[in-house]
Amino acid sequence: MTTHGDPATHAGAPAVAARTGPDAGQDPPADAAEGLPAALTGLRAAIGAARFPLTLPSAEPARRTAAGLTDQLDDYLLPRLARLDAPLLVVVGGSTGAGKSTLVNSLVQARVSAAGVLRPTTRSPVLVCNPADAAWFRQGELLPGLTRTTEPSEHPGTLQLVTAPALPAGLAFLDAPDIDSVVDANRALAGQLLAAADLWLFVTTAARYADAVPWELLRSARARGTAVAMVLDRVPPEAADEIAAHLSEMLAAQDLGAAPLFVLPETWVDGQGLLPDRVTAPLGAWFARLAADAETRSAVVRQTLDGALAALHPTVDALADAADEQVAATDALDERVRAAYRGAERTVDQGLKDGRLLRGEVLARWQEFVGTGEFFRSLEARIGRLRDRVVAAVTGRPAPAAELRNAIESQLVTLLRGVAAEAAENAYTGWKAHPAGAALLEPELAHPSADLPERAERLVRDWQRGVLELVRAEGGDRRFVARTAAYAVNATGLAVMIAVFTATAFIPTGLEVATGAGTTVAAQAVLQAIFGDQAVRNLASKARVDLLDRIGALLTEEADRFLARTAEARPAAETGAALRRAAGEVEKARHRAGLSGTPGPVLPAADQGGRA
Ligand SMILES: Nc1nc2c(ncn2[C@@H]2O[C@H](COP(=O)(O)OP(=O)(O)OP(=O)(O)O)[C@@H](O)[C@H]2O)c(=O)[nH]1
Ligand SMILES: [Mg+2]
Repeated sequence: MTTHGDPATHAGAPAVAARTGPDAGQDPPADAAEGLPAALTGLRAAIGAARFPLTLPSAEPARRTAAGLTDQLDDYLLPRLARLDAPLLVVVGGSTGAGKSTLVNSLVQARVSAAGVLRPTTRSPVLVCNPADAAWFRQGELLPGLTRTTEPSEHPGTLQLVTAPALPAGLAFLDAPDIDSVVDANRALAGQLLAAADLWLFVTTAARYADAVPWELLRSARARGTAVAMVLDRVPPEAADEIAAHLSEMLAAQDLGAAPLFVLPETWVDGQGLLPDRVTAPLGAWFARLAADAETRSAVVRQTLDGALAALHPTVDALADAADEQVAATDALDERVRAAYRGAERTVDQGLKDGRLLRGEVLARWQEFVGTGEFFRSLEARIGRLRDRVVAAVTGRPAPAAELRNAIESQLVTLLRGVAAEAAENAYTGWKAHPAGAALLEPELAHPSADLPERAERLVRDWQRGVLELVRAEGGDRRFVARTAAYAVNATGLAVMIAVFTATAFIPTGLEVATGAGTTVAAQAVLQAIFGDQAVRNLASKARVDLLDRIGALLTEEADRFLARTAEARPAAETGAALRRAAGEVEKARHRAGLSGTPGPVLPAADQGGRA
């Protein structure tokens, strides 16, 4: 086997690491890349802090992107930056059965990775390196999430390490699971491994080279400047020229024309499952030259690393957009809830203004309370006489007072239950129509809280008590209250409540007796008789504000059942900005570091019989 040259030439040579280290002539000053690890660590933290809890179309892709970026930072970017001189990692990727494992085995002249007829064969990655490089890969800086093993494993969370003296130092092969696997774990792992590659060796076959998935990956490799070499495997000799030409065209069309292409003819594997030397020789020789050329190897590492770093910015930008969308969606959902409950408050306010509460039971009880017909007939009487009559009407008649009070209470409670039910329904449908909202809903949110009736009753009773307090406080210095004592306070309070139920206009000119409006006049007249014009206005408006405040608080609690859900899900508003800032820092540090030299292909051409 002459593929890798004489191992003796490597035997005494210092590790590649030393030759491609920061001392090497073409490297930027040692401190040039200094800001990068810090910037990357900052970016990693910003990505780690980003949450995409709301069910939006962008959320799942964002979660995947965030996980992929975090993996790539940990698996590759941070360890690679810390050790620019570490061995070059060639990740061998491609469709299942393309012959990846067979190829790796053949290149290192040993059965390091099981090849087989069962698809997919390789489920956990196998890394082959020269014994001199084993320590670096074993220590687990690179791909730290994979547990190192020395035995073959079926588990995708492991990385089997194998040394092969036939493989020169400075270069390692990683045999990956298939990239378009039917096995999810394989596919995900293959993607993760490709993101940790200094060089992708794409293996495809005469039968599979036009498949979509590999081309998607190749395009993304191209987009971020990853070094790529292609192997077209198992090509029937008679069709070699035609297929190679077609693949070359496809590569050129994807702007990948510079990727070295090796065409390997279909052949028989030997008893060990290895390909004959003559088939692998051109590829082996190409890798041998790369292994021997520290400068080129370093350039490849830098190009891929710089490309991966440059690709961070747009990817993180998309992530930031998704984070902003999350915030905007929580705002939108909150607004739907607020609008529904604002509507409820408006209905209450309207109900208090338009006199619709002064109907039925309340009206009947009020009329009964003030003595119905007789009371209205006496409206023209002088204030003093009216006052006397009111006092007489209310004194010693506790039952109608209690009934009126109950009627007011149940009228208000009915109103509150109605508006709370309507608001819950509106908020519920508002969320249901939004993908993120629908995911946050629970069936009980379609209705007011179970204890709403109880709370509404308590609210009204508290308000009624508050009104009496108000009457007592406002009327405290008046002889009337002093003279007529507790019962008059009660009666006045009820009249104030009725006044709250009426329109704001105080002294209507025409007196429509025994109608709702007439009743209003009666309530106001009674109050005026007792307190005088301004005092009435003050009392009624204070009681009204108090009622609306209490109702507002109740409805806020109702709305909070929804809002608590968005509050829990809500990502920090500054997530997007923090991501953009962190990516900007990386970009600045990347420019300062000047990792990649002149743009353009850095890989040697496949000039040893590779391209057709
Ligand atoms: N005749 C012939 N058989 C080959 C060749 N290359 C690979 N094979 C056989 O094809 C089968 C699949 O090869 P593998 O090397 O396991 O393929 P793989 O790409 O690693 O497949 P996964 O691990 O499933 O992704 C094995 O039985 C190999 O022996 C070849 O060039 N000629
Ligand atoms: Mg395999």
